[in-house]
Amino acid sequence: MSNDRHLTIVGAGLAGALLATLLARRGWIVDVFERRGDPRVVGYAGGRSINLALAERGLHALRHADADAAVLDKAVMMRGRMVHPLHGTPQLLRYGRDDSEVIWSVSRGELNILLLDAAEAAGARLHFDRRLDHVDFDRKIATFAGDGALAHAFQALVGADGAGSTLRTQMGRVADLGERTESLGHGYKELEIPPANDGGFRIEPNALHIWPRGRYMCIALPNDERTFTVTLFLPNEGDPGFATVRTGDDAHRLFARDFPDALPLIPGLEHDFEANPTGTLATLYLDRWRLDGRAVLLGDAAHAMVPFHGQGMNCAFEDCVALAAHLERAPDLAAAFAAFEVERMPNARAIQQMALENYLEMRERVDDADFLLQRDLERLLAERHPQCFVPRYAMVTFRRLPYATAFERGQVQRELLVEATRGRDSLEGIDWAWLDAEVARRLPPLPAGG
Ligand code: FAD
Ligand code: 8R5
Repeated sequence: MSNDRHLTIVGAGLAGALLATLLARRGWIVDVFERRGDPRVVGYAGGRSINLALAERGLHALRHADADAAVLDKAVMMRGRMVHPLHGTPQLLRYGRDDSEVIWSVSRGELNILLLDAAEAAGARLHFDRRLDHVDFDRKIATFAGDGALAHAFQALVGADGAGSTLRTQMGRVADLGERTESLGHGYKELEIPPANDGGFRIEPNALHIWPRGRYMCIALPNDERTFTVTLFLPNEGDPGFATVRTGDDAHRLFARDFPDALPLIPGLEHDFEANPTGTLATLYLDRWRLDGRAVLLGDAAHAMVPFHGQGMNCAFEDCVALAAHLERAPDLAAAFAAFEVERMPNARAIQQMALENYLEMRERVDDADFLLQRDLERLLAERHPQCFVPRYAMVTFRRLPYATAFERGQVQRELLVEATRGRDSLEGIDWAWLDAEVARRLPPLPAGG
């Protein structure tokens, strides 16, 4: 695209800041408007240390902005799931083959600040304390609230303003986006494990901890200040659920019964439970993400998902790289936005679905005998056919093939595992010749690195 290389990004969160960096580095004129204050000046809004799991897709996008090394420098490696059964000792189930296949716990605040610095260094203009309020798409004027209203003439708007996107609402006034939200019916609460008395981590730092309990669960991710952020996921209704577990005392009783090994690790449990808001969980589907060449949505604004695959940010970062590439290639903005939507929408749908499915896997299946047998077989098949049979978790987390491909191949693999283990309680007597032939027939080799 030759002339008019000017874009206005709404939201300087994770996707907005990365996209601004990628485009400004390629010579685009980029304005970014953010509702909140500059976190480098006022501190990160929210205060609590919240961490996210960064996987290969997100890390690769950060490589495009040369931000990977600085991010990894402050990240904590998570090698696998540390599963805490109700009775018995916790056990580490590795995610990958070795330490080249791990995920990273990063601080949202630190990551955002690093990306804002990168965006500014690349020449993007950042405008803080500016909330998008209204868009006149005919006159191409966006109005931002803040210190007085600001009317901004734009060429095109990019909505990186998160799950509650105002740009999406404004686009919805002039076009039918086919928007629908499916609530999960479960919510979450964040709690904290502080450092031990000697200043170290209270539990194994290099793992994502899971306490699976059937219909609900807790998880914990390490922070580089030697704390852990614990997230309790519960149904909204029923018992236990957020409707019945209401007070700090209720939460204490729930932990004493169901998470007894976690209880002594969270000295502020009652306080955290009452002080922190209950988060909601939903999937957002749209039939379209764009208004010809005037506006496009990405990240959570386009396809918010439930958190159970830890891919919301990873997917949003992948969106940024894809949109930047289409903007370079396409003849005009409308063509770039259209090509972006065609490429990314099926992949967003696939990861949204896989994220829903991973809740079941985390909260109940990690403890279940059939699941463990299938998992053992999956490992053996992955070793026998490393180019063809790649566990779905690994395709999503350690590879960069399209999410939709990971979803389709995952279905084929699941069918094979179910068929091969049906009626068995061990892997003895498995028909390897049949399995090897089926793998070869149904799972063409993946390109290296794909
Ligand atoms: P956001 O990061 O939400 O950024 C939106 C920005 O827009 C914000 O800065 C907001 O202030 C600004 N904004 C909003 N409205 C306006 C407006 N009207 N005008 C101007 N600015 C506006 N993903 C993972 O991959 N791995 C994880 O482990 C993980 N853990 C998570 C844990 C928690 C507690 C939560 C809530 C999410 C987690 N996610 C994780 C998901 C991830 O945070 C999101 O998918 C990701 O932040 C999406 O990026 P985004 O830029 O689209 O939106
Ligand atoms: N997001 C994550 C995984 C998959 C772990 C596995 C799961 C908390 C609100 Cl619930 C969850 C994962 O399959 O073993 N990787 O990264 C992050 C997750 O939750 C985040 C921290 C979260 C939104 C609350």
